[in-house]
Amino acid sequence: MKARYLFPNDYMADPAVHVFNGKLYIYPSHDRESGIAENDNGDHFDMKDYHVLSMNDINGEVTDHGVILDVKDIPWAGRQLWDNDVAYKNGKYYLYFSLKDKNDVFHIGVAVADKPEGPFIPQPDPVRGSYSIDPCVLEDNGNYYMYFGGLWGGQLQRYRDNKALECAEFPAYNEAAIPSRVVRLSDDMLQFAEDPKPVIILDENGKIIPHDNNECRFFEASWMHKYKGKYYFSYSTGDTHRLCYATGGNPYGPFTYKGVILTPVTGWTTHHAIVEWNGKWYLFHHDSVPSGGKTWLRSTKVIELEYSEDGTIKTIEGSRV
Ligand code: FUB
Repeated sequence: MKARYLFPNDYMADPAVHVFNGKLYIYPSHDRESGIAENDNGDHFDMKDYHVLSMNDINGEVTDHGVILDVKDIPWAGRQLWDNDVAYKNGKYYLYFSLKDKNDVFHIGVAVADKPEGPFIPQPDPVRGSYSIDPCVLEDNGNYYMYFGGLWGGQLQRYRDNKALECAEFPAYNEAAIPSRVVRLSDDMLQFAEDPKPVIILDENGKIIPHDNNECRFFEASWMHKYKGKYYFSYSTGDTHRLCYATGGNPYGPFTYKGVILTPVTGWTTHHAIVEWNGKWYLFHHDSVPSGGKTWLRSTKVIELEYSEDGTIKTIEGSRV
């Protein structure tokens, strides 16, 4: 399968993808031209709403169901609606989203719908104890686990042991990298059921990947999927622009680093979802080729993902131009 841009009419990034009722649903960030200058804080990613896209066939038409949540309808909103994910439980769909509050601090919010196409009604407050960005939710044996976090503009360096620091702190070069977080969700899906825990990524010798290993350490864009009973935690390495993965035996880890899923693409960010549909596996991701390299105007693509016999993922070449 050749990589395919899914929605040429608009800029849609950070795809979260799920199969609901036999259809494939894509929940992207909705990029737009805000005129805000590019900086390391990510202020140029100034998104204001979400759409949902759906497909009946991987090569078929993509339907845009329109706006499913608008920042103006979220009571605690400041600015910047970043990456989201959606989970289904007991007849309801839960949209988890990254958003800055009125003090410019990122939290994770929840909005609820009766259908995958929304509309999603936001809760009045963010999830208690939530911080940073990029939620992704795994359902496993009736439990739901959220993975979240992102460095730099995603503010994860401002927290330790789930408490806000006075100022941001990065580890020394050989200390453990700042990890993504994992937390089980409450039965009603609206809160954390426990304190978030670090997602530890080990190298092949069982040592924690250090902060200065920019080629392999976690930066943002957590995704979790299962393949043949194993848990595959995948993520972006941020400033080295790779999608990498690590595998483990349970949702909490630890996970052992395995390799690169996607080499760098055009644009600073790289972000993805991995999903099985009709017996094949797919990598959904984005790049900035259609916008001529504007890193804040990204387009979602899909390509088939393949595993080797030993369960390792075959590396896909990105479109960096
Ligand atoms: O879309 C804004 C941010 O860019 C996302 O939250 C990150 O993962 C990166 O893709």
